[in-house]
Amino acid sequence: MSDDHAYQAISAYNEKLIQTPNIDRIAREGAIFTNSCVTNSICAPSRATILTGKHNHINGKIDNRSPFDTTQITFPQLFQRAGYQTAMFGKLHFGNNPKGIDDFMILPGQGHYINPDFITTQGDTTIIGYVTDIITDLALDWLENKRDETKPFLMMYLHKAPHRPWWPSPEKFKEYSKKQYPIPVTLFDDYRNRGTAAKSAEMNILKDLRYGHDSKIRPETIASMDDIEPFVEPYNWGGSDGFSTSYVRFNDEQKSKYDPVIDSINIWFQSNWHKMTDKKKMEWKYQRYMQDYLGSISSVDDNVGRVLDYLKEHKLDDNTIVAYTSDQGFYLGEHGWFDKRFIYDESFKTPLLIKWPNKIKPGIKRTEMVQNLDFAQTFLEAANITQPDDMQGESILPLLIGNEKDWKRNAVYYHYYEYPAVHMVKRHYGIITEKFKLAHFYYDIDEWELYDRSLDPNEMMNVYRDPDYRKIVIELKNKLANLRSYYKDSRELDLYYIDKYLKN
Ligand code: SGN
Ligand code: CA
Repeated sequence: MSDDHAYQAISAYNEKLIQTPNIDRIAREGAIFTNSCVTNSICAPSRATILTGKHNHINGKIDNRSPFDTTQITFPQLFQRAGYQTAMFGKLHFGNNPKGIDDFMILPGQGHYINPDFITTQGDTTIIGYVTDIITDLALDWLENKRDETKPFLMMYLHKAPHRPWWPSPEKFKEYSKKQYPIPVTLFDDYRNRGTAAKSAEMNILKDLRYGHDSKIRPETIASMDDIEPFVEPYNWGGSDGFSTSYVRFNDEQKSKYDPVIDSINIWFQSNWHKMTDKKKMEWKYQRYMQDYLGSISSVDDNVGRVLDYLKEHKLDDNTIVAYTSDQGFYLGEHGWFDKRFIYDESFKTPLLIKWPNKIKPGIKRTEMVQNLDFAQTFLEAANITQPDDMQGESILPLLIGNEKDWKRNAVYYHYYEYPAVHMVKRHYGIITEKFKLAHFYYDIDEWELYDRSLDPNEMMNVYRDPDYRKIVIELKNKLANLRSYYKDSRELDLYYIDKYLKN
């Protein structure tokens, strides 16, 4: 699993942006899901859903801030009890260590790209190098030296990349900073015909990406330019300029590898920024964003290749299920945005590729709506371990092994909570069917949005008030109420979580 990896940036889904030959191998040897989605498009809640097989209003981890209730059963605990050896490497993003894991080395919180700290079963440590390579080294070292060959194993291999602030490895930084990417058709979206939530979100590339933190402009460059907006990097960085919070971790050797590229970006910026219209600034920021984001992904792909090669070389691949996913999707300039959170497709959908030789036919493509809610039960069923009755997903195994007639789901439920908070995406829940998406933004506004997914795939026109859709609205509201009650969500719980959040 990686963090914030948009399906638009995997060549098995879309070849416009990047080639990811290693991740694609999983699809070629197994299955790719084109409508895999999350229940809540944000990091720790998605991980909590994956681990517990429950929606966030049940497992309580509604946002990145709320604590994870460690009395809950997570699926690795069930694997451990069933005799599996279990391990976890990389980003967990909980306030606590994982349960049911024999060996782990996890990043504290968001973790760092360069010279990352790790929380381990033996105490804390810092490892010099690039995080994506290091997490893979740890995973391979475990497979090679710590794995008990008499036992089956469950390994969670969890990248920090390509999470913000996007720092590729020095080599990829050099390579990718020269590339140019196609401009998305909705980069200059003005949010007309949408609700208040899209208009008031703070994730616009022009307005909300930071020159230092995101585009790698040095504080000295900004200080030397008299007419640029003051160097304000408002949140998360404790008053720092954003650029320095990452750069300060590099040792001299690392700085010397990054510096020539950073310098050339800064020199260009210094002499051109004055001449740039808002349109040009938007395009420049978009290109810088893509270069660093995709450069970070390229290392993830190389490292996924190392793991796949290891499994093959050690004859483990024949009887090992390999799944690749992300904690949610991400905006790569669609609607002018970066980040995630919304029920709209780019953040709601997430990559899912799974291979299992001799069980899953190579090269199959599935279009059913599956969710991160389903993973726990899928893995449990595949391993013949009893699924707890209170898990809320469904095993997707039937879709993988040719029993699709057993699959009955025709709608999924979504609920996002973290507001007010960074990026200011308002709380909302909704229902998604193959043809429609109906969402209710219920705090601190009361607005509904309806999108016709087949006529308007880019979700540019809220048709909730269009008389032609009146019948559909009534039908979907009924269905949504049924889903809310099926999953045991309610207005009372919405209010409970608002109250709890505001008190913290
Ligand atoms: C950080 C990021 C945000 C991001 C959240 C949540 N800022 O605050 O852009 O939305 O994490 O991301 S940054 O300081 O890291 O650049 S999540 O994936 O953990 O949910
Ligand atoms: Ca994430």
